[in-house]
Amino acid sequence: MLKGNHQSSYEAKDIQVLEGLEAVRRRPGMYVGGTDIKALHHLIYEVVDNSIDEALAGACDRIEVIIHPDSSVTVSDNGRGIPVDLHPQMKKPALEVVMTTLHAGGKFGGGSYKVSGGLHGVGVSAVNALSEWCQVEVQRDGKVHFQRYERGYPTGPVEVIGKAPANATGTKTTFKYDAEIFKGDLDYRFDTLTQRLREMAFVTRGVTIILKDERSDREMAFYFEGGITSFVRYLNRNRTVLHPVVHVEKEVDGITIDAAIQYTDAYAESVYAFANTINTIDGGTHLTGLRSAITRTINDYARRAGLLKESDPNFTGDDTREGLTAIISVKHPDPQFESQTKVKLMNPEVQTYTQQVVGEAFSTFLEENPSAGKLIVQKCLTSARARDAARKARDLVIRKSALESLTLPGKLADCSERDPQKTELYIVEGDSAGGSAKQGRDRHFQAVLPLRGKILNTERARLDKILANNEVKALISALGTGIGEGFDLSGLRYGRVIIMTDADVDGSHIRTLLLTFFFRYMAPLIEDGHLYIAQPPLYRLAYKNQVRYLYTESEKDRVLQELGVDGEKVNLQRYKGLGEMNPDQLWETTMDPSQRTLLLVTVEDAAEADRTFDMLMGSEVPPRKRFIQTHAREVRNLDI
Ligand code: 0RA
Repeated sequence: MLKGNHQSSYEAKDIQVLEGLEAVRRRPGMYVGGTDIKALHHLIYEVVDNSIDEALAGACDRIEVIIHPDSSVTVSDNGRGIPVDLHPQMKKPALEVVMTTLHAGGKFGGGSYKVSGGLHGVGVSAVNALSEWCQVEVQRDGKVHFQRYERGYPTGPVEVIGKAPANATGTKTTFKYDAEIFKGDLDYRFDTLTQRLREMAFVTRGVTIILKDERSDREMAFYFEGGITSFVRYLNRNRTVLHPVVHVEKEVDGITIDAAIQYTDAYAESVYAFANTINTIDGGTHLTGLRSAITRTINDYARRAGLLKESDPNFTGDDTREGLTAIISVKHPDPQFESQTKVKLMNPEVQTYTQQVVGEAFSTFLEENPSAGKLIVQKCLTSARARDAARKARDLVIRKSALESLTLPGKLADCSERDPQKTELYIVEGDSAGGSAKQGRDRHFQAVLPLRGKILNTERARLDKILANNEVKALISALGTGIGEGFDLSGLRYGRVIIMTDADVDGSHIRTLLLTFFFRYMAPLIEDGHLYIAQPPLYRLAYKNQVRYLYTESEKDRVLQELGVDGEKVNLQRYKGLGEMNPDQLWETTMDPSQRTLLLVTVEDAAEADRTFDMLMGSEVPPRKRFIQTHAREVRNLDI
């Protein structure tokens, strides 16, 4: 009787365990986030997380991941090994409990097992349940212990299968994902794993993580002496940095705060936040703490150092984020995440601690390195100015309303057609050329906006200043799309936007400026194929009673040769500017759709102009050049 009772309670626990594993198989989404390729990779991360926990406890410094040709995966570490002694309540070896009970992984072992990553907190048992088969080998107490499972169920007891080498301890898990669960043509991606394991190595200083892919014979090893300082150096490897990496690592109330900061001359922000080695892509309290510490510290410093005047407003968060590369990595014994997927850290105390620790370290750095401090503040000033100018330009963008025509710029000679599919806007340099274009155009579908050539000369400094220019404001209102983040192609009032400038140096400067402007503030206009450059002729050739227009030097040379030139008989006129053409000539040569040539501007053209613009303006080119080249190649090349 007694024995029977005993047995039934044992069985009840047993049933509980098995029901747990069945639940995982029935609803994998709840435990590993689905059954797609992402979830498949999560299986590996879940197992690796357990080894990372050993490393965080200081008990392991080597983790190896092997993808076998049959897509089974081995994860091994040189940690203490999962305990194999009898679990007092479950009356089974601890190893079996860990492998078959949900949530048993990290909680097991008590105080020494401080920080638990665990992607979904379900531990390796969920991976076991979702595996066609799984085998664990534990080296501990001089022995090698072994157990095998199929779809989560042990196929036999924990057995000793050999002797471990002297002092060797560790855990080796091999699993083959269950194709009944993960359906379709799925397989592990080396590059995806590389990325995640590299991150894990960065935020777990001192650990070596090795990835071997036996399917392709590729192998990678990650070890970063400098921890997240190395991470920041890695992220900035192709950028121009403004100062050495600022690093701080401190434990407050059992929570480790590890942060590294470095500014570059780039525009983008590269900030990554980790909680217990998990990349929290939605951020959370650690990220908020880091950001507010940085903004506050820079404002305080800039005021103290007299770099912000009393009348200047404080830098906003956005102002202090351009060019910022930073890592914040916290290790928390009891992390609270927003959801199962663990992409946002919620613990409120983490924000306070992070802000304190980072603020103190960054402030000390700025005080001790005034030249770095000055560069950083200057970078923020530039961002603030650009943001201000962009906002002003956005503010003057008209909405599509009954007032539309009233708010159009006075200089615009609009067309009568309202269907943007059919309309064209000529942006013309100079008032005199503007006059010819206005008279020569077909006013039914062609609008003309003259721009004065002074823009470039008077505002030689920065594009954000150029945005404040009245001519450019007129252009923005005429187009009706808004600019920058607020750009909306559906507001475009003209299907073709045509830049028409003189074929001289000033003309080419204006063209460069306009292309740069469109590239930076209205890129979709270019990408969608709305921006063109007009091709006015260079020469007018009158011969007997014929007139020909010649568009290039080589065309001129060829034609003169063909005619067997005799200076007496031909009248060759070189156009120095559009203003020299009368309205009829301008129509015939440059504006008449049946005769003209238009160059469609590609993103590459505009990017080239952007580079030229920076050269003209004398600011640094190389960093953006890289950006543009990368992006330009993604876009189709559509020269007409
Ligand atoms: C519980 C307690 C101890 C270690 C582990 C679990 C452990 C789990 C995994 C999972 C993969 N590798 C692992 N290594 C260790 C501590 C046992 C002790 O104090 O010796």
